[in-house]
Amino acid sequence: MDAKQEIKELEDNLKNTQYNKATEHYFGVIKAKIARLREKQEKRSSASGGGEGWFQKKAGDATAIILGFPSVGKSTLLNALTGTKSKTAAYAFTTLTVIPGTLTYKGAKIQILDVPGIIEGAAEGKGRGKEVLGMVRNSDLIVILVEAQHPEHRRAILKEIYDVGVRVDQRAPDVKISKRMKGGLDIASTVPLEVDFDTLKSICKEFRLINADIVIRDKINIDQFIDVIEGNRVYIPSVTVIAKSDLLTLEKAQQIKEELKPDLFVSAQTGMNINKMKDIIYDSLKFMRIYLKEINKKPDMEEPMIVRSDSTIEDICRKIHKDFVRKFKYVRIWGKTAKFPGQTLRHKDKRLADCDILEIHIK
Ligand SMILES: Nc1nc2c(ncn2[C@@H]2O[C@H](COP(=O)(O)OP(=O)(O)OP(=O)(O)O)[C@@H](O)[C@H]2O)c(=O)[nH]1
Ligand SMILES: [Mg+2]
Repeated sequence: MDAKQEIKELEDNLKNTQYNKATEHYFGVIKAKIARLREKQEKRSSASGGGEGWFQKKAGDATAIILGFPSVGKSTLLNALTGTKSKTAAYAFTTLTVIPGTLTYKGAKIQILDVPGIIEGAAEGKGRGKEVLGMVRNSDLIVILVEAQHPEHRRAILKEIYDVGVRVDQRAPDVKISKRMKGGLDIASTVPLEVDFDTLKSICKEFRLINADIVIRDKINIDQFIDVIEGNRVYIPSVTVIAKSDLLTLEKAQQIKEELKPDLFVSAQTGMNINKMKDIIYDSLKFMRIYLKEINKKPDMEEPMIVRSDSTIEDICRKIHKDFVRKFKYVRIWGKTAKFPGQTLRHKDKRLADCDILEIHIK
């Protein structure tokens, strides 16, 4: 039996079993087995050269990717947002590779990627699925574009991205695993968990994790625990957008609103809500403003640097010039991050806050 068949069989077993306290342990073990088989399958398919993978250099301050089934209007939307000329046509699979565009908005340069349509089975390589989903992992935001006629496509897309290890609209659970040479498994939790430690231990064993100290600080479930052990998951926010809204009756729009609770209705063709779409992309990516100050001069309060809101001093240095990272001595800082105005900070990995003012000193 090959891995694919084996996975299918195990998944069917789970489908036919009701999850409750008595079956929890069974679920944990089977889910761990499935995860391991997937991992094996993944390794084999990349070793055999299947799915060459694309490479699109990250550019700008952040990257958003537009995902949707074929012909939902991804390329038309990219063009409307960025003025790029990605080919559009009434047939499926018009776009065959990744097409980047740049949205410059409120001082931020946002790279937007248009890719071929996703179909069910993409995670296993259907269509250009592997390549497309590979691009998702490096993105900072996923725009899920669906047509009102096919609301079920949203769930299908979410499943495909889940299957390649992308976790949408979740943050990485706070679980620390420290491996050690001996001593068995020690699991502690600072919050009440619904899963038994015994189940967690059995999951660890499936992954050959025998000696480790594990501290759990979030209310996690079995899947999230497996995610942490596997360690190669990425956590990315998403927005759901309804395409071709010019074709919708009010009634249909209302129905879809209740069913999917989308973030926005757009029409790339008529331009409806394209500006709102820019706002939503910008807001979801969470930027902040950093002001720079030269030594002995007043800060330039006219033109802030626009950076992601989790940026560190090092990120700012790198953005100014790559030499700044190497030559960094210290910064003086004013604003929320400073304990007092003009504080000296010597650690490049310090996270900054909106509207901080930096004076960078280099060697
Ligand atoms: N009425 C209407 N038609 C649209 C809209 N956006 C796109 N279309 C049409 O839908 C068809 C498909 O558009 P594309 O932008 O090529 O779709 P795509 O999702 O990039 O398609 P693939 O690259 O093949 O996956 C084209 O005929 C477009 O003119 C819209 O907002 N309203
Ligand atoms: Mg296209």
